[in-house]
Amino acid sequence: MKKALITGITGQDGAYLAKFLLDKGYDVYGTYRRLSTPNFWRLEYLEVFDKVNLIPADLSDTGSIVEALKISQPDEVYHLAAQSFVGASFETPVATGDVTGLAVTRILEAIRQTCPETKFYFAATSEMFGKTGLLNGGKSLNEGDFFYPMSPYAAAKLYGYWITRIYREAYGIFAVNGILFNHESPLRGLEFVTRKVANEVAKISLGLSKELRLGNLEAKRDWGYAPEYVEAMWLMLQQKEPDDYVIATGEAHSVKELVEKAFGIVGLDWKEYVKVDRRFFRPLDVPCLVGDYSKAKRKIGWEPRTRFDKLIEIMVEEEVDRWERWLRGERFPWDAPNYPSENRILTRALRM
Ligand code: NAP
Ligand code: G4F
Repeated sequence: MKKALITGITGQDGAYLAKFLLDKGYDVYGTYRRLSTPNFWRLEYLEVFDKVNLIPADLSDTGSIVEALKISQPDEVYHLAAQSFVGASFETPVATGDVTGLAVTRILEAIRQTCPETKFYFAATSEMFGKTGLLNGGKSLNEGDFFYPMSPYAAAKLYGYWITRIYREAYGIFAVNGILFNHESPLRGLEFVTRKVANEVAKISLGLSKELRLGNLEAKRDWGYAPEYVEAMWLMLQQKEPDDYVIATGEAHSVKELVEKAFGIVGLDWKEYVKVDRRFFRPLDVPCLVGDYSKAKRKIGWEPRTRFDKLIEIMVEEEVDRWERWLRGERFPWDAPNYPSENRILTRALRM
């Protein structure tokens, strides 16, 4: 049985990837960090919490990363953990540089020293292209395009991208960069714009909220469906040679189109509810990102199936369903966070 270690298993992609790999027959390990409130709701939501092995680790703590590798002895490492919110990276640029950037070297160095045969996936991002998406006139971006990061987050990811290539070329580690464009789902964090919009639209439609406050409505993104993107991560590690791939839908839509579509699903006019609020603007914002996934299609046989309209429908309908259940007295897993009694947390004490 193959073994995989996922850093950031409690996040959107980590949870979907855990489910995907379990369905493929993998023994799945994941790192999580201690928070004041437990955060396993996505794993519970996908009904995989009691099927994965959880190892306490923090990206700023090299020893905990080494321990996670020793406990899991993985064939494949999927490094997804990061401070992943672009807006927050302007508030905490140094911490983001450490956790999102430098920590990639901590993991690669631990792999080099303890298990150099392990394959490594790095969650790189379309944000690394940044201003290039504007300078090239909005054309779709591929693996050969110029990187021009526009946030501390993007700069940290660009460091991670290059260190991944350096460990591949210097030490022969099977290390790949997945350059993923935005991918969304009902498991997205609430602060990201698609989930924020879907959640507020659902609440407004049920009389639970009155307005939706947003920042830059003109920004354009290439939004895909997260469960399809985790399959691409796995495919990249099944190839003969390590390489880097863009994963995207090839379509860009503005935040304005997103709100128009989302309010339309519940039969409302967005102009009556959306307020532009300076708080949600960033000191710099990437104006437009659209990806060219033709290399991934040609080489690893991946292509997107869920397009923008369907994605927004999935997200809004799921939020309406959640809030209707909430009104009937049901509670979501994240309303009652807990360490479920039957769990599979592997601490050092078990190895002593
Ligand atoms: P996410 O939902 O924000 O998940 C991030 C994960 O990282 C969470 O499990 C989080 O743990 C963990 N984490 C954060 N700081 C940590 C630390 N100091 N030590 C250990 N773990 C830490 O992000 P996502 O959307 O799943 O994205 C997965 C990865 O892909 C990220 O690296 C992101 O930057 C990258 N990416 C995402 C997209 C996208 O559109 N989703 C596109 C391109 C690249 P907690 O649950 O404890 O906070
Ligand atoms: O949903 P967002 O916060 O995602 P962003 O910044 O594109 O980053 C996401 O995708 C990246 C891949 O390209 C990942 F690497 C990254 O980890 C993350 O998953 O914002 C999308 C756009 C931005 O232009 C933002 O300025 O929406 C604009 N926006 C307008 N109003 C807003 C809001 N974004 C948020 N989060 N909240 C608003 O109120």
